Amino acid sequence: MHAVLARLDLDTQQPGTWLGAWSEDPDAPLITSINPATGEPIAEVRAATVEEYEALMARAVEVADAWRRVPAPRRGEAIRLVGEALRARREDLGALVSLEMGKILAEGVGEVQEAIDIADFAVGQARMLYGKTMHSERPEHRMYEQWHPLGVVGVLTAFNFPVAVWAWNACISAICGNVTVWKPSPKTPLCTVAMQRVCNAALEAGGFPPIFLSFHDAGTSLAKRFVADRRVALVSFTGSTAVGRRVAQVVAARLGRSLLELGGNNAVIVDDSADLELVVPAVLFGAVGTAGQRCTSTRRLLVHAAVADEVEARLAKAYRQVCVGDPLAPNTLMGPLIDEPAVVAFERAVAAARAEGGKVLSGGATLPGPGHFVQPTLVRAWHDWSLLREETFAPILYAVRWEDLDEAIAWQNAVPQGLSSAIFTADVRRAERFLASTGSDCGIANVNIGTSGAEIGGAFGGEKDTGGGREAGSDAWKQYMRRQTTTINWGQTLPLAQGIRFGS
Ligand code: UN1
Repeated sequence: MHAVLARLDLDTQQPGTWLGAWSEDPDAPLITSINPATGEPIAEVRAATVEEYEALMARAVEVADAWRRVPAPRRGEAIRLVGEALRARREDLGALVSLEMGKILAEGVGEVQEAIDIADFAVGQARMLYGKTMHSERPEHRMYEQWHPLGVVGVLTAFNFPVAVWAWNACISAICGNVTVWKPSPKTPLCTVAMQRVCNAALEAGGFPPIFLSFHDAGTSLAKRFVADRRVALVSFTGSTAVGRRVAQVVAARLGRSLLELGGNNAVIVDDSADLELVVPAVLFGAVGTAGQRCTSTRRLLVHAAVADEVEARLAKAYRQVCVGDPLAPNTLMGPLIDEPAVVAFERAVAAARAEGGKVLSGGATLPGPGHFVQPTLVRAWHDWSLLREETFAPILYAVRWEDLDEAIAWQNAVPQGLSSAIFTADVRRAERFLASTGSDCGIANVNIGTSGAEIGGAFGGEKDTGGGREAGSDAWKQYMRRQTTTINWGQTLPLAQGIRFGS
């Protein structure tokens, strides 16, 4: 058994369905968790059966009915305990993320920190679920709005952030008074089991009910049932645009709510006044970090022709120094891709870039096994390649030259996705041009900061094929609640709105 599992008291065979107690039906298939750095199995997690799913949903509805009655600041106390528990296990959980997902340890621990941050945020938010008061047009009337829990919130997460994305949803959902049911990616089942164990133990010790439930699906049939389930008031889905589109349609057909965080195709614009001491590390982190498997990863570098040679040379040098290998080893900067299909997608994209006449300035190759390792890859590209419109979840950066900023912004926006974007410039006018309503069309637009690594305090998400959802900070909490407009007549007459007189 791997030492990381032992530190978290995990066995090599885990029951996967948590409905307030672990449930394990021996007839359900096992999901094998694979170490992407070696291709070897780490452990097996039991998927749920239909019966277990139904029992879990019945439990979710029952717990939600009790949880909505708990005052919101008290709900915040539950999340304070969850945040403390995550703090205490930060390094161990971070190591598990590295082991199972393949991101380097600093990023694995960083992801758990992101979960701790959103827990802290949620604790404060629990006392700030503010509604507005309005002035009624009628005398002796009071009008206001209040926010109530939705009930059961469903969260489907991707492999690339197996901890943080659930935490963004679950912590906010919890203080809003909901029970959260989690269906994770079958590629990272152990992270879910470990998170459930740590968070549930904290809730239980604090005398709180099981507000975080979870199940695993070996295929897609339970996930489909989940998305179509009318008991799930809000479906929060993170994953590909193709799957997100289907999720949105199924949820819309039953007039449920969906919150989508789908693909990104993020560009960094560099102008000729940019501080290259900022550009190089920001682009390196954005394009090579997490082996290019963030939805916020930098995929396109739009660089002013006057500085393009220098930027390319500095980046190519930095790329050559990237240590690719075991994500748990201290010097590694880039771990493996998640699996073999991801390597194939990388190879296809590099071959297509070569076929277009692109110049590979660094990398381009798959590394010999075991494990799913590729080289961080920098390609000189042209803005009109159709390849640039696609999101390949791999460390490939396309560098494109421009001479006119308006054109660079137009190229940046000329992709289906609209998640994150950035400009590097020392010119305030160009920065503002980029941020204006005619500038970046993305949900995130940064100046002298890369495209990835957003803080939890802002609303996170994007436009167009990214799905339009906003999670984490700011007022994202409102999506996890229903709004009620209330008018109270404290007088002794019944004036009608709009001055209508009806009858005598
Ligand atoms: C994702 O890739 O799905 O901004 C989330 C970032 C992280 C979250 C990424 N805070 O890169």
